[in-house]
Amino acid sequence: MKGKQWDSKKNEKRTPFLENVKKAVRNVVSKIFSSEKQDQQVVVVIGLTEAGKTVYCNVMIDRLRRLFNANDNTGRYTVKCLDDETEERIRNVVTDIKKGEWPSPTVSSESSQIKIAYVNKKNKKVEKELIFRDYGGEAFERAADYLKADIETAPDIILVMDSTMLGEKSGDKKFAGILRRLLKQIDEAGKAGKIALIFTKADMLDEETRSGVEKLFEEHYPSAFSYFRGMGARGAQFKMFLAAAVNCPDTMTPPKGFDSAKHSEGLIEPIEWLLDIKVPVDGNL
Ligand SMILES: Nc1nc2c(ncn2[C@@H]2O[C@H](COP(=O)(O)OP(=O)(O)O)[C@@H](O)[C@H]2O)c(=O)[nH]1
Ligand SMILES: [Mg+2]
Repeated sequence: MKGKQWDSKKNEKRTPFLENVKKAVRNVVSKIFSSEKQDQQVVVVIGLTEAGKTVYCNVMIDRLRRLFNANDNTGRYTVKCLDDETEERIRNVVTDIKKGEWPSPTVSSESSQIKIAYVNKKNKKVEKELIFRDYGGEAFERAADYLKADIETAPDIILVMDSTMLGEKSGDKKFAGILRRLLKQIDEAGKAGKIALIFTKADMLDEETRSGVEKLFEEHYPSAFSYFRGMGARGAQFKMFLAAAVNCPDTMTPPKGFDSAKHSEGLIEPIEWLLDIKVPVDGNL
């Protein structure tokens, strides 16, 4: 009995330390587990002012919702906005574009929160909250200081770049500098997430530029490109995409009666890659 008491006292003495160790282990395990579960995924959207982030994000979510709704009558594929602001923002952006106008510039940062449900490649139903954090270009320009916390925790990043900038021979020095600092920050955070680099406004490119986008980026932004390569070697995944959220073939204004099924391209591919899903397009679910 005495021995037992002595033992329990000894245990009592040790408990805080052991408990702390156990707690830390539990925390790590639950973090790993929850990131594996991936029921909430934050996607940080960054790029210079005017790069096309707001247009891309809102048109893309609208398109995703349309594709899911149009192609599924079993309710297995759904996209829902999680708050009124998100719903309103998408509606406003799409309405403006349909009227032949561009949305007004983002003031600070905007969060679009959606919940998507789908059947994954293993035939398992997945529900996920996606939070797109669309940062005003200013945050990006200020060497990404605001983004630090997000970058350290966010699983995935969408980098948006105006593809017409690729045509400039020496690259845009300002953009190159910021990009380098940002990539360094992402790299130092040691996150092995996915980075999608989306070149928007593809409708404004001539055929030659269009077909050589990746090469041009490599040539004109060599240090950013080699950073991406290096990050890839350290476990992060990186992929480039070409998109036109709003095809404006002749003028700089959106076509009246804009319809993302007809007047957009490359919207969904980055999301398919980031989420590792196949978005239905043919109605055969
Ligand atoms: N031609 C064309 N212009 C676009 C496209 N997306 C955006 N733009 C232009 O780029 C401007 C800035 O877009 P916005 O999404 O507000 O940029 P943000 O500052 O990165 O959010 C718009 O006002 C349009 O003039 C596109 O897909 N095609
Ligand atoms: Mg914006």
